[in-house]
Amino acid sequence: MLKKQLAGEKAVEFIEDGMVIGLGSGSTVFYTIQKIGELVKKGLRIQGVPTSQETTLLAQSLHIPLVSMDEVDEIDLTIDGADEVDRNLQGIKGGGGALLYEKIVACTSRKIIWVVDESKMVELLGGFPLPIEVVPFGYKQVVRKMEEEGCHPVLRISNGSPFQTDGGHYIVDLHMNKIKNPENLAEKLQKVTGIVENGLFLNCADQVIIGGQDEVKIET
Ligand code: ABF
Repeated sequence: MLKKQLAGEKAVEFIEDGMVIGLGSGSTVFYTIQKIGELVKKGLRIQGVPTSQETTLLAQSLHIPLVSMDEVDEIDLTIDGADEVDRNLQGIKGGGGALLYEKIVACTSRKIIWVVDESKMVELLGGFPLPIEVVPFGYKQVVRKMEEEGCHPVLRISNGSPFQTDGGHYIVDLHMNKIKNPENLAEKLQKVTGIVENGLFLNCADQVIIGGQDEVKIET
């Protein structure tokens, strides 16, 4: 079985009947959502809160009951992917461009589990370019400021045009290589006008389920 599938499917063991579940985005949580679909068919009663249009369509195809963020007071458990996770369970997310809605759902979740394959586990964050979500109006000012800060920004392009998130924003990827102090960087990015959100998910995940070669590990 694929490492992503091992991790993705393991996560459903933490789902209880009657829960409101944050449904993440990406190719690993894809397997979680598939498994949830099977369980719903067998009578599992949950309500899913999707974090992207892509996840919404997948969940609908599996007849998973969905509710919007604004129909629930709280989310019992969010299961999501990640692009990089360090040993303190600090993470980088947003490689798929869903970071804003993922962070909004994460902030309302009582428990958060990330599902990753072992290649995502790193000593130091930053090898994966850090996505920031930017308002299209005046985005070049943000790019210029990131250049001045030495963050090596690259506007994400899709089919020849700037990539657009579900929220209608652009993504700028910061090729920093090493992020020695994620907290400081997050604080700095939050102060830049025009940056809607950044892909640093700090003090967020409660558990990470790591798919390896024929084994699954759980870090807490
Ligand atoms: C999503 O999962 C995104 O934040 C992230 O980019 C993506 C990566 O996961 P995968 O490798 O499973 O596609 O939550």
